[in-house]
Amino acid sequence: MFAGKNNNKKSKDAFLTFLIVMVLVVASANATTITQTQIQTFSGIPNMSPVLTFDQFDDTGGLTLISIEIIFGMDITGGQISLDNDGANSAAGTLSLSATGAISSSDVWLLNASSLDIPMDLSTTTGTAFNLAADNGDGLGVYDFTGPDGMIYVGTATNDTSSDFVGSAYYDFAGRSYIGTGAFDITADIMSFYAYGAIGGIEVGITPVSASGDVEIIYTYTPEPATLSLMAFGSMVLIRKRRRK
Ligand SMILES: [Ca+2]
Ligand SMILES: [Ca+2]
Repeated sequence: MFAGKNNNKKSKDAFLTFLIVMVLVVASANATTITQTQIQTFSGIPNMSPVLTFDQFDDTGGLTLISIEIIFGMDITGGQISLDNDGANSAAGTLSLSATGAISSSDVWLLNASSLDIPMDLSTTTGTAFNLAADNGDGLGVYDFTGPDGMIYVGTATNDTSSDFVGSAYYDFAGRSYIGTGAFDITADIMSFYAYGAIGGIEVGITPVSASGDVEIIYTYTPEPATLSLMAFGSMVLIRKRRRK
């Protein structure tokens, strides 16, 4: 173990004293954590792409960021699909009103610890089955949504939400950072869709859904530096005594 080992066969008497003094000073991390929540909301008629602005986490004073949670939620309400079968045969199928939501950013990384996109895309759908009689005489060009060859469906409220945590490797990475005294943008892309099956001879009236929702950013941090200092002092005294004959 010691490089200074004496290989001189005439020096048989070696006295080694090995002394290590180690002083450990460990200040345990403060168990208290603080959360800072920002919520930015949006509402409107899709398709739309609201840009939501958030403050970066200001770590001035040595605050230690523990986690960044992102919560994305969306509600859709209203919307209407009106059908009028003008075909000679009855028509059955399923209609739906739906919306999807996704978020993106060129300012920060929306990636979790597994480097997967966060949050997962949102999707909400409302709808019903329908069975319309053959045209009762209004014919093409006349929108008669009364039965038995027509119907009006009003969408019901639905919602979807998703959340995840940003991977710590992405807090401040490759020129994008959650940390600082500035701001960053997240864009929510909200799209709406409708469907009533691939049935010919049906006249359709559409009122799009309304969408509202929010993106929430939650920083969790320790209020003071989590101090973990390790001081080690080692002292080694090697005394080698050589006796010559
Ligand atoms: Ca009709
Ligand atoms: Ca018609």
